[in-house]
Amino acid sequence: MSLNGKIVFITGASSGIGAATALAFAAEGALLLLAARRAGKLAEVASRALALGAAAVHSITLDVRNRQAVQRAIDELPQEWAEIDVLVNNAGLSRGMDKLYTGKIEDWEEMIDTNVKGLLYVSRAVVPGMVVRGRGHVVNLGSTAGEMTYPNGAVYCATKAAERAINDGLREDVLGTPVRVTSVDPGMVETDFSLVRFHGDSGRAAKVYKGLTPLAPEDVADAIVWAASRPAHVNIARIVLTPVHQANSLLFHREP
Ligand code: NDP
Ligand code: 8X3
Repeated sequence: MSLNGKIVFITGASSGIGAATALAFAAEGALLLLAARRAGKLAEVASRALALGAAAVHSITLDVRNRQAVQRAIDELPQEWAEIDVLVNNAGLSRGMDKLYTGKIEDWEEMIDTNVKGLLYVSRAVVPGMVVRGRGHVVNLGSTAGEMTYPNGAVYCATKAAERAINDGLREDVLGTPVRVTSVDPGMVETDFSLVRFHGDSGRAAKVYKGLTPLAPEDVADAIVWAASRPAHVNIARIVLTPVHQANSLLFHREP
């Protein structure tokens, strides 16, 4: 299926996987609706996307945790942007690595509000239009963390297990319509993810990727664009991708 001229809405497009996904859809000639909280970063991604061949770009400064703001952003889209073909529910984060019984409750709430409730708010605002129009594709960012927990990561892992249930439940609920639903579940990807997790501690973040070759955000973007460009009757349910140096959430090969 050609993505040329399709309207693609990407949350968390200011960084990492979301930004790489914007650029990958740009190269296919899509129209990009880009959302995140940092307007300056979004503007940088938008100009790179236009240079790469995006048909047009419309940026929205949006915090997906704000239910009213999410609904308003969709309701107030200019008419030429309203008919979203592909939604990439990518906005998300991890905060802290702590035992469940000592973790910071503020960290838990930020993860749950963003990764679970934010994803639900955006889906609730966008999917009804897809059903009415009789076309659309929702791609949710899951994680290997949603399949297998790891110590000190229970709440982040729980948000991604929730994503898995929401993804599969949505696919059941749109059955009988042409809307497609895909979960893309990466293992370790080198982005700002660890920097955000460790509240800006760059030394600690760098150690996460030490001695191995992680996925690049472009690897994940490639999988998303592949899923979105299958023929209309094909639904890719789930894509799990890890670095060769990672077997699962717990098992890594690191060079000394
Ligand atoms: P980054 O930190 O590089 O990017 C996260 C993006 O999410 C940013 O654009 C950020 O934008 C946005 N975001 C965070 N909170 C909000 C919010 N409340 N409202 C709107 N946007 C928000 O990390 P990644 O690219 O790695 O993460 C993207 C997704 O991929 C996440 O869902 C993550 O869980 C998932 N993932 C990441 C993996 C990894 O190893 N990196 C592996 C598996 C899954 P801004 O701050 O401008 O709002
Ligand atoms: C991000 C991958 O293993 O750091 O979802 O949790 S992991």
